[in-house]
Amino acid sequence: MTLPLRHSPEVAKARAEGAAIVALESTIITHGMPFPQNVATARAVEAEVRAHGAVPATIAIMGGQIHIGLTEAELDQLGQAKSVAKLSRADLAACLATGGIGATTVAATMICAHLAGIKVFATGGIGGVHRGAETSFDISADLMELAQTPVTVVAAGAKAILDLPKTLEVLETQGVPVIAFGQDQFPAFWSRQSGLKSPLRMDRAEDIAAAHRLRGILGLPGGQLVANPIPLANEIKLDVIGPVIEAALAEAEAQGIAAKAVTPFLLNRIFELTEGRSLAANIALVLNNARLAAAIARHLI
Ligand code: PSU
Ligand code: MN
Repeated sequence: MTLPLRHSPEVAKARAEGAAIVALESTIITHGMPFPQNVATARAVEAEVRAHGAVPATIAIMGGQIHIGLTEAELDQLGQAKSVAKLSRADLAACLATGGIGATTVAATMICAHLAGIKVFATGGIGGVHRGAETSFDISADLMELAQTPVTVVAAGAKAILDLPKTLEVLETQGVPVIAFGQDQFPAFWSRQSGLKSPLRMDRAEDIAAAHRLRGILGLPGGQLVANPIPLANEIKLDVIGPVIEAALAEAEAQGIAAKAVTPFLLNRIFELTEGRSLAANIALVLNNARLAAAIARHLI
């Protein structure tokens, strides 16, 4: 058996030319946003990566292959498909074995990006330690992946649907560098401030690239989390989004939502409760992350 890796024509060309490549995840498309905004956003993020001197590689599992880069038709298919599996480290191989269609989370996208030799990955938010984890044990596999797979992940921090202090504690325990970009605080996705100081701060893409390289030279496994605050113009402050999050969390608990279903349920309810404002912010921050990831990738060629 060989590695079931398939590059899109655009990514194959970029590899041949030694161009900068930025990986993009697909769970944000299938489980993070409603259709048709999901497909439109995925295309806009790809265009933003190109406009900033890198080539986008959206990653998904289709037909028993890891697709590194999707064609227009494949992206459409994924964005509209019903019952796409949400794949993390645990279920990636099973999906490939059975020929199913699967979207990759941050953890699975890191694994696939690394297999394809891609060092930088842009997304919206990472998974983390859920509130109530002391009883539910719900801690995203994204955190442990950051500890073992050498990919730099650019996200807008983590959503306040999570327990952010515990998320930072687990990242510290796992030896994951958490780098806020251009500010001291760890950003909270829709909000620039979380009230929590980021363990590290960097202000230049080249420094983030140099730190990525040095981890490799030092023989340290794992990647880096770059926490890039949402642009000021698109921010929803914590005092506005906070009560909405509380309402969504209460509904999830009342309905007994558990395991993999928790994050998609909360994202969808927050979208509905903010009448789409959360989605507009989400799109803006992903574009912002695509720009920074492209700049880091250009320094890592
Ligand atoms: N957080 C977001 N948006 C997302 C996700 C997380 O703000 O779309 C997705 C990502 O794909 C992430 C996954 O890797 O959810 C985490 O899911 P879980 O909490 O089940 O590990
Ligand atoms: Mn979980």
